[in-house]
Amino acid sequence: RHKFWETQPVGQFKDFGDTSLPEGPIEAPTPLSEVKQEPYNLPSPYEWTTCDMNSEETCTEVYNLLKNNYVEDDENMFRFNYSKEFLGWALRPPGYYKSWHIGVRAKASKKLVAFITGIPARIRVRNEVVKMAEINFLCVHKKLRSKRLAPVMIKEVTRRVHLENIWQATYTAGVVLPTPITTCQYWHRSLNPKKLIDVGFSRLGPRMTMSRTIKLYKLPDSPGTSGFRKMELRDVPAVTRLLRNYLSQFVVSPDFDENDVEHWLLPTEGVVDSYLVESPVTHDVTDFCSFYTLPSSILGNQNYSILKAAYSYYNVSTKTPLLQLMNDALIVAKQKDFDVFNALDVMHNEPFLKELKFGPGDGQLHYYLYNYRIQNALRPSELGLVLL
Ligand code: NHW
Ligand code: EN5
Repeated sequence: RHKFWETQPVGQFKDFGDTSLPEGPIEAPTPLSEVKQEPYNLPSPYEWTTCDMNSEETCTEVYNLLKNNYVEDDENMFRFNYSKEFLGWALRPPGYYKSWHIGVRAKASKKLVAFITGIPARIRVRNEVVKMAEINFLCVHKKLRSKRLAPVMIKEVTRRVHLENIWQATYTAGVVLPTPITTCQYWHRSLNPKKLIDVGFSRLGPRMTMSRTIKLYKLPDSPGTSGFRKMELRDVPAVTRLLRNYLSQFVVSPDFDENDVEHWLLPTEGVVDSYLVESPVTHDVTDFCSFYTLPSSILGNQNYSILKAAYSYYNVSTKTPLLQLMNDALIVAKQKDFDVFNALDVMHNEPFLKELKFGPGDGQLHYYLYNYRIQNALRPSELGLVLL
């Protein structure tokens, strides 16, 4: 069934529920001298390229490849359209390796035809913090599909991760592979219901008119929680403490330090937004919420070409009820002109999703670990990790 994945150190469907297998690495690391020194062979019309994401020109090539060939929904109505600024942010976190930004070019035209990336991350699984690669942006040009290029690209990124003495990875996909650690549901909260209906992202409910629908999703003009404000550089230590403490309760989560929080959570225009609640009395930071910007191209609509979507990222409540905090997040997202606010049923999201008029989408997201076995599949609420 899975000619490639059967050969890889991942949980195999046949081992499902085998309690004799221990948690942890599936294969031991090999000495670095035994890691293959040369790149894997590509079919002869193609060559490897390392993409310099500091180069405006390369960044544009990657942007265009993804804009035209990356992930679509199951009815091919929408395609992710990560911005250049977003890609620069997502691919250059603290300690990133340029060698993990891997492209494939056609030798003849030098056109970029495929891409895969890794970034380093410390991921905690129960009580162990494991150095991992987060793999993302695997993309093969539509005209080169089903030629088994993806397995070569995955082997090549694996080799380059091994060269940095890292032996585990995490990734997400909309497709089922051997074997998910958990499967999450996408939920969607309409902010601009008329546009969402016009472009086929959502439908008018039964016995609903457009004007009743617009009224249903109306939000106040400004957030209601006193002390709610944008996160600033000076908040990094307090947000790091709040977030580390919150994430420690999940089975799998990133192990963020202050450098990571500055990179991943300090607001960056058009990329990531973060808000917190500062107690008007003690000036303590008690609550935090964040979302990232990921528009989708609308394929074949006369009136609109872009769907502006916000994706829930990391949220922590210690004082403000999470429901109220996320309602304020919806309000600021609406003020920033997002059409829809998306979220997964990870962490403590499920209760607010139902209360705040999110509805389940038609997409799921499966989470994976490479070369790390965990005993039983997790519930989404046991997962404290959001990938981009
Ligand atoms: S998920 C988004 C992936 N990208 C897209 O969906 C974009 C649109 N699609 C495409 O570009 C986020 C192509 O369809 C792709 C496959 C490139 C997906 N993950 O070349 P072939 C990520 O980026 C397997 C993993 O003929 P293709 C996460 C498939 O099961 N494997 O197919 C990436 C089959 O293997 P099997 C996937 O359609 C994580 C083989 O590829 C996959 O022309 C990567 C077929 O290859 C997917 N999303 O190209 C793994 N989709 O065994 C990282 C298909 O079943 C692992 N396949 O025969 C860790 C590495 C680091 C380790 C470090 C220690
Ligand atoms: C790696 N970082 O399918 C990511 N999106 O539900 C790669 N559906 O937007 C993996 N089909 O349900 C990504 N509207 C996997 C996801 C790929 C993209 C995807 C889904 C997630 C999605 C929308 C549009 C469906 C269009 C037709 C959807 C319904 C919204 C409705 C709003 C009102 C309340 C009920 C729900």
